[in-house]
Amino acid sequence: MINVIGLGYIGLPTALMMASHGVEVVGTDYNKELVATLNAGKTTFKEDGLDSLFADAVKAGIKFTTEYQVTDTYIVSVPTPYDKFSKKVDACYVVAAVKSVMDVCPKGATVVIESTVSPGTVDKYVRPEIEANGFKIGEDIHLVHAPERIIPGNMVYELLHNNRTIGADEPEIGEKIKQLYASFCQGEIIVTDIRTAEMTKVVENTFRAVNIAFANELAKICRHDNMDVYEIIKICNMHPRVSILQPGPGVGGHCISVDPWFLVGDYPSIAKVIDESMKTNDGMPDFVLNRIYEIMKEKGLDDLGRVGFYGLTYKENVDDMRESPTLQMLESMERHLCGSHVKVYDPFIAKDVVPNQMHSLDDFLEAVDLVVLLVGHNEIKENMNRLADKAVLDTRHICFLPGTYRL
Ligand code: SAJ
Repeated sequence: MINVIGLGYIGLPTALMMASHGVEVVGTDYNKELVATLNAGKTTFKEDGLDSLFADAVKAGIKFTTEYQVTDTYIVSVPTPYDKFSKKVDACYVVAAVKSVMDVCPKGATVVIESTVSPGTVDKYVRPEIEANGFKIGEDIHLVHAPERIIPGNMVYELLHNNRTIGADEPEIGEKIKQLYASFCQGEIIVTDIRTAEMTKVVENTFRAVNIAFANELAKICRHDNMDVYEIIKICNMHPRVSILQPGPGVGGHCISVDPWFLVGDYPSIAKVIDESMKTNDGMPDFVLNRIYEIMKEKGLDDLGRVGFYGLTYKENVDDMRESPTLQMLESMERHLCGSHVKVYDPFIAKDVVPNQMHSLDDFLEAVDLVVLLVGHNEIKENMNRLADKAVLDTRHICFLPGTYRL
């Protein structure tokens, strides 16, 4: 039986996927409310295909509990936040989960860490914790790092089809865990050592962060001299070896906006390109705010109460708001004492999370003159003609009405 620890954005789909492919799975989370919701037959976030995967897994006998199980294989997929000051990974949840596993596991058990960690985290924090509990690594406990790669918005498909990396101290344990993931994963599974696996995960997200920063910097250069960044990127991308990403209002989510900082935190005098890239991305919400003030001036609008932010999540068609550019903009406005009036709306966020939040597209459009498109949810793409009588600042390149303002 596999005990999956942490039933969040990664742990839950992974547990469901294994269960629906014939593996006996018990999912454990310390959040009683979350476990109660799952036991009541409901999923805890929206994701394409998750509900039917959930139904399959329940049918196959998956169990959810707050208790750690006595078994031979554990998969730890708990969050790894970063310390905003030192920029280093905060491994406290991983260490706490490993400690709880040590409290119940029999000798010979394998502990797989799925959570994203910076290179060296397993050596620095996980091994000492295991040894402090009297276990000998490689004999009493086998250690594996199997970082996830799935993208929110397409998680179920990517769980099935992405290639994966397994890092293990012992090749035969790596092979055993490879077989476990191969129960559902149709991609290639590479077995390597733990430190390499740690590094690959962080490097993958850093690659994307640096490339988004490049697109964002191009947007700023083009704004400076009134050039069309999207046309330029489109043409450049017709070159066989150029593939530029899209500029946007900033980078959110719990991965690309976080993981590259681990490298900056650990290698401050070396990771210069990464450091500058992260600062460029982090500067985008303020860049958008400046655009809003410029447009308001040009249009003769002086009431922030008639400005509407469309989208609260960190990207399109997900319900995840972590580190979202919209929240960063609202925080920045609050610091400058000018945020309390803008209207905010997101079809994926039903709960009231910010001031002046609207709960229908009709009410939102009624209340505003300038719409700032911050997230390209399908809802707004399908209703673009309803913005025809508004001023529109489109940060996502989704609106093609005449007169639309861009980054
Ligand atoms: N973004 C842009 N321009 C782009 C692409 C993205 O501004 O051209 C923004 C998005 O709007 C969003 C942020 O970047 O705010 C991140 O979104 P994303 O879709 O690029 O990535 P995530 O954070 O949802 O998922 C990433 C993925 N990593 C890579 O593609 C290398 C995913 O495969 C990882 O599993 C995930 O991080 C993770 O959990 O680490």
